[in-house]
Amino acid sequence: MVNEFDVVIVGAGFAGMYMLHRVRSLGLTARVLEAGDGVGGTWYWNRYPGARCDVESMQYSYQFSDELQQDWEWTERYATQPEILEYANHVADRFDLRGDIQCDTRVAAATWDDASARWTIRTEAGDECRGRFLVMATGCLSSANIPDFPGRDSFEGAPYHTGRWPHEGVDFTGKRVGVIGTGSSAIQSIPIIAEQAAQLYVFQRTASYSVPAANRKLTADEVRDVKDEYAAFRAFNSLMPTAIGSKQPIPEASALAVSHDERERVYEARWDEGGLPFLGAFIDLLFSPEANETAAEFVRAKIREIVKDPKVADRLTPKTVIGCKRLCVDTGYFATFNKPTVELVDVSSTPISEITPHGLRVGDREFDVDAIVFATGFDAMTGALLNIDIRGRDGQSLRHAWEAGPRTYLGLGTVGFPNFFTISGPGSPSVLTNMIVSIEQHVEWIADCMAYLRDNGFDRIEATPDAQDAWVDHVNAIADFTLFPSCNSWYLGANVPGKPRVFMPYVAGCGR
Ligand code: N01
Repeated sequence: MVNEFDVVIVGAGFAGMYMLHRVRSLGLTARVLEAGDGVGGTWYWNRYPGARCDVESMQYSYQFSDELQQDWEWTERYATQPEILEYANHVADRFDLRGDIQCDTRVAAATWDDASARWTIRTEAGDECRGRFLVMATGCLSSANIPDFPGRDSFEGAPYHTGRWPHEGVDFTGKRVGVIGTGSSAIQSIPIIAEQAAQLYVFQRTASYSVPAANRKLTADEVRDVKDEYAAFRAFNSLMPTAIGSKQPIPEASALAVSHDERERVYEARWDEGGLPFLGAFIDLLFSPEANETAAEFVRAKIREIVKDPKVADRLTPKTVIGCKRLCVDTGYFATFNKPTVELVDVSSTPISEITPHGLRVGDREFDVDAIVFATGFDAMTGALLNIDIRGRDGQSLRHAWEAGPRTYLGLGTVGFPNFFTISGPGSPSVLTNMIVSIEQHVEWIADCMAYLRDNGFDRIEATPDAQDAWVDHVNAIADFTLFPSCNSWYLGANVPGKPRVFMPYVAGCGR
């Protein structure tokens, strides 16, 4: 007996949970299939030491329910992973979602049947269910990328990936640890691992820009100020393309239109304020290489100031465009390299040649370690979708349709796949914005669309080829207008060998 639903949703992170809540309010039946044994998505999986959000907690939260945002109490400016996971669980309970969420269920395949206008979804365990609509709430950064280093499986110590961290935590006290990667996950975890480890080796292929988080406890007054005017606070933040607000003024000037001293003053204020709004200091930082260089040089000077050994400082100093890869936000990252127990290993020209039973080899040097932390990121935006064998009209596979890179209309749907929606899919603002704002926009659009179809007697919807082509051209044209395509980022798929090089997020943002 096959279970039948109006809507099948894959993933019980913030996107899947809100989608469920919304379709229920339309009177539709739904089932959420979730691979983990609980809700929370990215915050369920990424439990590495120091994991916290780089968008402020009063902003990185749902706004669809005023009661929820009034009742929930965030304790820190940037919430920790455990607090965000607690919030996700609170939402699941508060809106009584759990009854329609089936955990420990990984989806293996989904097939569209044109005659009945139904999707059949098959799990890895071999169970099936059917839905009129299939909504992929699988997250942009959920498919872990572990490079295929020679000898990878021969390691006899403990291997970890930041995005698959053990629930019971890991104690590195007295251990020799190797961290591979210096992206956001590494930059958050390295200072904490370094406090515990007897010896820490950080294997860096590309240096990252990072700005201080300036994290702190929220005061009762500032929480009350936001809550008194939450709608206005949200509306103000949505004026930014990223929908990420800041106390700093909305920029109006080019970095090149002001004096050197004025520029330094502005950068210094943003550095002190902390966080991602550093990149909003001037209007052209992500458009003009010359303007960008002024911000990049400001951060490089900070690194040289913080890191005592000039050779190490030089290796930690990025030479590329700032913001081209996602800007990292840290607490004490660069200063960690002043510890005598921390060594930065440059693997840019001599890569990690192999993983051995006892550690890692780089050139002719072997590093014996007890644990390896793969902070090597994700097969972003498409990985989780293409891990599932999705078959649309006439049996065509999504893997085949996206062979040369993902193609969507608005990041929400794709030609040949009727009644199939992606929440914050490729071609949407998603990862370049406050994710929860983008998720809410997509969920509400999809729910409105389902209601429209039902109320007007339609049984299916699909993007037209012309609309999709025009949208893909538009996404590429806007990206080409910026500095984003100028480096090897995961936005471009450049971190996964063999992945088509296509700029995936929509740069123009989700602000209103
Ligand atoms: O992954 P990454 P991440 N040999 O892809 C290196 C979000 N996030 O998990 O730059 C050696 O950024 C790779 O080197 P290179 C956020 O959006 C958010 O850190 O490719 N090194 C890089 O240094 C973020 O952008 C928060 O040369 C190899 C690192 O591994 C996204 O998740 C916190 C290698 C991977 O960095 C991903 O971040 C954490 C190899 N073969 C994450 N392969 C928040 O605060 C890869 N690397 C919300």
